[in-house]
Amino acid sequence: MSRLVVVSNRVAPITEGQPTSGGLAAGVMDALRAKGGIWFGWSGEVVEGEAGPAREQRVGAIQLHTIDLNRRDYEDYYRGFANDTLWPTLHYRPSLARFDWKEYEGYQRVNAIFARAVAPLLQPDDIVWAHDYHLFGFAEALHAEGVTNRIGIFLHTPFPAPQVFMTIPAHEALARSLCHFDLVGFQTETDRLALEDYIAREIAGDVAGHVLCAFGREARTGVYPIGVQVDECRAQAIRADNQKAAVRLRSSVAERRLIMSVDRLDYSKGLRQRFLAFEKFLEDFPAARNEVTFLQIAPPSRGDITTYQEIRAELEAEAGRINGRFADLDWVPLRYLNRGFAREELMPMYAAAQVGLVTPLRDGMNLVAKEYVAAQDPADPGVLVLSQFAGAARELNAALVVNPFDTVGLAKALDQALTMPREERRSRHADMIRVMRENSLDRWRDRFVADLAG
Ligand code: ADQ
Repeated sequence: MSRLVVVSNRVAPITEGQPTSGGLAAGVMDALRAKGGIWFGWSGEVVEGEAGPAREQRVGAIQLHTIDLNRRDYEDYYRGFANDTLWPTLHYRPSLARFDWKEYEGYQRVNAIFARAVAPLLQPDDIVWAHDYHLFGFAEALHAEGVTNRIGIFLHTPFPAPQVFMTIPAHEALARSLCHFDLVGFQTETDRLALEDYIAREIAGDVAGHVLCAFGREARTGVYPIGVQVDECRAQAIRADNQKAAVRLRSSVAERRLIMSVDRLDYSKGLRQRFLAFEKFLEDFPAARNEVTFLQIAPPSRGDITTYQEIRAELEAEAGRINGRFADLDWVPLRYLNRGFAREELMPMYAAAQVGLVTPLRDGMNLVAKEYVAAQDPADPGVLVLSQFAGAARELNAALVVNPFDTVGLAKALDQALTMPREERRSRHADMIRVMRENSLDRWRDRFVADLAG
């Protein structure tokens, strides 16, 4: 029987019987549990000197293989090319990117290290599923090891317009690497079209029937919007054991309405613009003062990287300024919590919020938007205010779709959300749930795996 071999930058910590966090982890874990298989990736450990061989751990039918990275590989591959070049560029922010050929070589070197460790684990029928922008070079590296298995990649981030992609000096080499995959999967049609456009117009490849022909290779493309487990989100939202944080939140907010946002602290998420829009809302709709609280949860991510430290300082300053301007004796308008919560604690908090405010400047999908909708009480649901630049907006057009750069428009959308009649909220919510059930997390995975195997 063919096994699934999943390769991602990190392997999520897994304990048997425990719920997994995040879309990728939850989605692939179910498939691995059912079919048996391997999950390979970095352990998250950085070692001084040379990294040792991969470690193996068995959890039920799943074999987890992890390797450490040495300091140089971590700096060049992870901090350097993946996070300081690819991440900003893929999110349409080339002005935040830097490029260094040495880091690019380090990126391809780590892809080759991954490939050398994975190749001996493979059986002839196995299919290999790589995840995300860390692994553009992985199929090419596996081919160099003589592997002939089917290999696919799913890109969790956006893929940018050709002129943006081409700001990376190594763009052509990266495109060649991508063409080594049998299947390249995207979150939205826009992302797929961007790569197809680049291949057809910029490097004179052929694109027919969603097959890329370039560099002497053929790669199929597909669109697989990632989803959430809709019923599980709602079940967690109402489960008695999960209510502790939500109860504290509700009692502190008292009778006021709640706007809620949850993000990793990242410049792609549009937090500053969102804070300014909330300020504009309080300015333009004075009746909302002391009636509405905005809760932003944003734990630090990749905290050792300077840009992230800067965002953090900037947001703390903005939150302080806005609160200084509007707070009252018994009301703090904007609560900014620089810490994470377990997913099962977040779901009841989502259910307690009248508005889910999800306004990234760019996002591959944004699962928080889908989790917020799934967690709502269908009889009296909250309203999702969603950026047009999140992949999720392609499916969730029954949300209030906004331009995150339009402060005035966003402030108006907040007012519309907070005053929306229940019938309209119910009907929009039902539309979104219908789409989310169609594009469930299981369907995302099953369609990708079927297309790769077929
Ligand atoms: P992320 O950029 O991490 O993921 P997102 O999809 O919003 O973005 O979140 C992933 C998961 O992390 C969600 O399940 C969410 O609940 C959880 N999470 C986020 N912030 C949290 C917080 N403050 N505390 C606790 N949990 C939190 C990348 C891409 C996205 C894409 C996903 C999946 O950038 O565009 O949707 O992969 O493909």
